[in-house]
Amino acid sequence: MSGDAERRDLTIVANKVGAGADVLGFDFDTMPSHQVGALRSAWLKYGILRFRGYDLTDEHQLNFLKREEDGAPTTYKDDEKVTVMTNLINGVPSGAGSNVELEWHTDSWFWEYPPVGEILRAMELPQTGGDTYWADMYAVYDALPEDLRSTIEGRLIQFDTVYNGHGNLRKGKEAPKTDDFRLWEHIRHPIIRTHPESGRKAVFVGQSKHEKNWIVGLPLEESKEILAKILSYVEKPEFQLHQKWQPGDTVIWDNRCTMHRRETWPDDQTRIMHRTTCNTKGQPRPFYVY
Ligand SMILES: O=C(O)CCC(=O)C(=O)O
Ligand SMILES: [Fe+2]
Repeated sequence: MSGDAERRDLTIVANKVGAGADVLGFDFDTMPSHQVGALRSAWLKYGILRFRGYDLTDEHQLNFLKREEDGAPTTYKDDEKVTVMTNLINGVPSGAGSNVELEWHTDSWFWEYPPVGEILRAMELPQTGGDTYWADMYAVYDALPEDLRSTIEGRLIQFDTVYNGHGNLRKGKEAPKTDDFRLWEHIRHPIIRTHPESGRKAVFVGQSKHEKNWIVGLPLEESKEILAKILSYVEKPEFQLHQKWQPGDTVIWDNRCTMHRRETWPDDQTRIMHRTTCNTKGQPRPFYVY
């Protein structure tokens, strides 16, 4: 670890203009229990934590996941690996990654057990673009007008599980026999979910541009209008962390109370990120408590 971070003990600095916080002085080499505990509290409070100015390795990133016994922010699965997200093909930058990530989303929203969190570390960055934005979905819930909130309170949102974000059939799925997507294979989750650890309520809408989302029981037009209105809150900068990546920056986010999206970057520039997914072991399905 470098300079300043080594001398200080753990300090959490909240983002002054929006969501999330910076973590200073976390000791990734020894990960002392008192720091891990404090970090976990900060993770639950802020949802998005950024580590800047640390010199981290893949081993640090993986060990961080392994501290389950200490109540580390995440749990660990035995086959956990660092996934390399790169746009290099045969060493040549080839396009700006997946378009799906350009939309606001909660990772794997259409799974029964969406992942608890993710860790992303910037390895190589383009000269421009490639910024990532996170939105605090607790703040969005708190900001919703009372009438809208009471319309959706206790309702389920339905996500199609047949097609992926590129419009291709997901593995093992067959093309639906009807145009009415409400009858397609789907998963339903509460549109307002109670966070299992903080007890706070967060809005859960899966993915922003997905026209196959439906607030179960509402007329389609009303459902669409409400989802668009919710998105207008997600898009407010005061609920966001705007991450202009610097090399080595590492962000860990709580996937239960946030959404995120990435910006594009020039096709011929390299962007490489190292990513680890926090397991759902022992976690309940998304639920809602009145
Ligand atoms: O590459 C990024 O900045 C974020 C991409 C993304 O959506 C993810 O890693 O889940
Ligand atoms: Fe994502």
